[in-house]
Order: sequence, then C-alpha cells, then structure tokens
Amino acid sequence: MAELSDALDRRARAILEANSRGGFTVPSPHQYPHQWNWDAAVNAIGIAHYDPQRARREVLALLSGQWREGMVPHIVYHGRASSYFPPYEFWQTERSTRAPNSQTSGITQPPLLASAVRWLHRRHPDADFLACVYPRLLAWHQWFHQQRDADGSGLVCLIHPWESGTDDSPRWLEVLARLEPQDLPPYERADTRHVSPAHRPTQAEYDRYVHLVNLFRRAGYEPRRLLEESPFLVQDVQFNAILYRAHEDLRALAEDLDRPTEEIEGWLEAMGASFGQRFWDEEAGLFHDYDLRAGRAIPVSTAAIFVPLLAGLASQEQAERLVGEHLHHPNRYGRGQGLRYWVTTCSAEEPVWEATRYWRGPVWPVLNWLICLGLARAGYDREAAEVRGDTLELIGESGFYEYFHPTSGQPLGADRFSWSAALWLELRHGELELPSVRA
Ligand code: 9WN
Repeated sequence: MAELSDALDRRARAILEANSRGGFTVPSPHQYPHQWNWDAAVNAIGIAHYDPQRARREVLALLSGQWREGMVPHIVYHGRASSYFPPYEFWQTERSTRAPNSQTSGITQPPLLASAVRWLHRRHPDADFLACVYPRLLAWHQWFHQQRDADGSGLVCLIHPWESGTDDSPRWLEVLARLEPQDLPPYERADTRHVSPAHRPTQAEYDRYVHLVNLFRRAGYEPRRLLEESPFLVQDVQFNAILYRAHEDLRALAEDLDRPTEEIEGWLEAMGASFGQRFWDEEAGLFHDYDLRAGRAIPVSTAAIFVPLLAGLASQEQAERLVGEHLHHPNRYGRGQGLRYWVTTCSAEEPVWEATRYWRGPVWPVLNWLICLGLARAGYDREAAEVRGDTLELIGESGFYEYFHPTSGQPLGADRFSWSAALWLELRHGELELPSVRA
C-alpha cells in the first residue's frame, strides 16, 4: 500500500509538472488549456507540497489577471491561443475600462485564493510574498462587497453559472429555464471534443451561458448594469460560505502583517447575520440558494448544502441535521444502498440526479475536500476521514480524473487533472484541520 501510494505521489507530481505552462498550471492538458481561478488556488496548495516557490508563482500568475477595481477573473488566458470555448476574444473585455491589459474572462469564480495563501504562508512563510499579495486579495474581497451585494445583506450574488464553479448544477436549472436565448452570437462548443457529451452540460445550457456573456458584453461589464440586467442573479450558499471562510483567512493574514482588520470584521459580521436567515430552510433541514430575480429560495438539494461547515456557518443543531438527515440519508447522499462513494454532487433523491453528468451526481475531488474540511471543523471526524478515504480511493484506483461515478467509481471527464493531483497530495500529506480561525 505504501509503495503504491508512493508511486501515486510521484504520478501526481508528474501530472502537475506536465500541466505547468511556465508560470501557471492548466487544469488539464486538452480540455482546459488556460488558468482557472479556483483551480489555481487548489493547485497552489498541492504544488506547495514539493515546490513552494512554484506555488507562489501560481498565485501571482492568477493575480496578473486582476481587474482594475479588484475582481479576479474566472479564467486568465495568458496569451495562449487554443481551441477552448469561449476563447479570450469572445468576452470582448475591451468594452470595459475596468479590464486589465492581460487576457481574461469577464466574470469571477469561488474565492478560495486567500485561504490558499494562508495555507501556503503557514507552511512556508515568506513575508515578502505575503506583503505583495495581501493588498490584491483585499481589493478582490472589497470588490465583492462593493459590486456584488445586490440587496445590502452582506451576501454576494452571482451573475453566471460559471461563477459558481458548479456550472450545470441542478440549483440553476429553474433560473436558466426562464431565460430565452436570443441573438446568440455564432459559437462552437469545444468541450465535447475530448469528453463525452453525456458527461457535460446540455446544449440548452450552453446557449444560456453564451446568452448571458452576450448580455454582459453589451453592458460593457459595467457593474451596476450587470446587477440590473442579468436575468441570472443568485445568492449561492457554497460561494458565500467559501467567501466567508476566505474572509476569516484574510483576517488572519492581516493580523500577521499588522494591518487593520475592521473592514473584514464588518463583512464577517454582516454575512454571519444574514447567512442563516436567508439560506436555512428549517423544514427541510438544509441550506437553499436564493433566486434574487424571482425573490424566492431555490428548493434543490446538492452537495453545496455541506459547504457552510467549512466556514463555521451552521449551528451545532443545523450541522447535526445536515449530517444526520442528509449526508447519511440512504436515498440522498448516504453510502450503502445505491451510492458507494461519498459525496455525490446532487441528492440522489432529486429527479434530475444523473450519475455520470458533470455537476449532477458524480463525485468531484474539490467538493469532497471542502466538505471534508467542513466536517472536521464541525467535529465530525469519522465522516471527514471517510470522505477523505473515499476521495483517495477514487483517485488512487480510477486515476487522476476530473470526476467519478458515485457507485462504480468509473473515471469521468478530463484525464490528468491538476486539482485531482494537487488534492491527492494534500489529502495524503496535509493536515485535515484548517488552520484554526484565529491562529
Ligand atoms: C467553465 C476548470 C473549470 C472548473 C469549473 C468546472 C469547469 C469550465 C468549463 O472547469 O468549468 O469555467 O468549461 O466547463 O465546472 O469548476 O474551474 O477546471
């Protein structure tokens, strides 16, 4: 076992090395040939296990795409031509005075970066690096509260499913169904060239993704117009929990640097006060996302319900219900009857659950890692260890794939996947606890 694992450690490193493009890492060689936001944060954590300097370069490369007002975009293209759709030109970011000189997309992604920087700094302290990145992280977090707090609650909203990182999650189905894609610019999907269409979002969803980008181009990425005009306007439980956790980590970094923390405290207070009120459904015993356009909760259960544990945003009672009534429930997320591996990305009870399609059912290492950390933080050590064990078993036995069948373990999506390699190293060699909130 130890030997096999050693070989797999070397394989993980080899994948991360092969996916390096100089200053940054692509998520996978063919399917995703640029740098993605939350992938970069996870990859930096994995790479730091053998090359902290390269991990720091990963962070800096992502920040090179930061927009003038602070947004860190979901893709930084790094001047590389590719067959990925959408290519850089498709975003027409030159319509915005806020866009940077570098080539990027015009939307953002889950803000794991401050947490990754805190991990890095704690394990391999580097005061110069921290002083260099801290103001940029702060600017991004400020941007969220200045430009994405649509209702003054302190919670931030998303304008595109790609921002959630869980693109075709059933959480977004009803909102997307209301959209009527019109005047679509011509486009050709590239994602189904390397991966089976049965494992990817549907064509109807892609038309809506493109429709939204087209609207944002026309609005010149003007933040006020985006909030007023985007028909997709949601408060995402998972995203807000990740941001809250990132604020906690940013505050710890500010303390290390002896910088003021009042502003960050203010965000934490506002988000903490609104989170449960807005998202918790007492009857269902879980957190629901919120559709701001329709003015109602989105009554769909996906693995996003467990992510608030990562940020300590669930009370003890709420945590107990999440774990007891959902994670262990035989028809929902529980292992045993139908599901063999924790954690399917969508409750098996949802009519749209699909074992092999993207964010509709397969197990994703990144989500398992966040859930595992959350369970550990909430004191569910046994469950945390089992989620960790399942993730390592899936990657170790099926390969470094993007996602996995929750029953058979069949590898799905793109192969030689960077964050699966990074998380292999982290889950094997990193401690399961997050650095404590006030270290
Ligand atoms: C769109 C890179 C990214 C991940 C996302 C995942 C997928 C892109 C796509 O790949 O999204 O951003 O083309 O499908 O959904 O979480 O960051 O790995």
